[in-house]
Amino acid sequence: MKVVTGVVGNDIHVVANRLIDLSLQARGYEVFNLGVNTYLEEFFDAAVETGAEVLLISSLNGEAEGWGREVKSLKREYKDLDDLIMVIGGNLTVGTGNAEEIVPKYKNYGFDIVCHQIDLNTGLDMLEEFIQQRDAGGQSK
Ligand code: B12
Repeated sequence: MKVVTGVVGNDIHVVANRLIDLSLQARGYEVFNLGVNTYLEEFFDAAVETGAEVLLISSLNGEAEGWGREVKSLKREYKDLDDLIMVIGGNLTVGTGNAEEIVPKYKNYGFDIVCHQIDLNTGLDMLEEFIQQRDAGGQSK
């Protein structure tokens, strides 16, 4: 399965991005890594170009809170991306934040899986579970 990944916005934190690339590869995904400082449009362009089924975005400096709001309108522009599984993780706000508030907010932005300050392997397990449920007909994607 193809995954596009990268760090959204003007965010230069690169260490997590490298680990995510390696971890996804170790789990058998074909990875297209756009690296740091990636705009939302570039993620969607790459998803179209590669035919990826998953978009896995990181935010470490918390800027995704601003960028995330554009997801729904961009998804409407890129009409063929209805089935794209949208995952986001890292530090999803500035400061510590509260996952009970942050998760619904990002789901409302259009993300399927939201991992605020969640360990990478736990997040990748959540992705696998989501895919399994979808393939079994339990998810609406
Ligand atoms: C190293 C570092 C830097 C380096 C980055 C070097 C580089 N090129 O990578 C430098 C010094 C340049 C830097 C700069 C800044 N930083 Co800095 N930085 C850090 C630091 C100390 C470590 C980050 C790191 O590499 N961790 C190691 C990796 C492995 O862990 P991680 O990034 O947390 O990623 C893990 C998880 O988040 C998770 N994860 C990440 N993405 C995803 C996605 C999914 C789907 C899932 C499931 C999991 C997941 O898995 C990863 C692996 O375990 C953190 C504090 C900290 N202790 O975490 C601050 C921190 C991230 N930085 C911070 C800030 C504010 C900045 C600056 C804005 C500071 C400034 N005022 O200039 C700038 C950012 C500039 C920019 N344009 O982005 C804040 C962010 C605060 C927030 N979100 O509220 C932090 C948290 C420090 C703090 N406590 O305030 N930083």
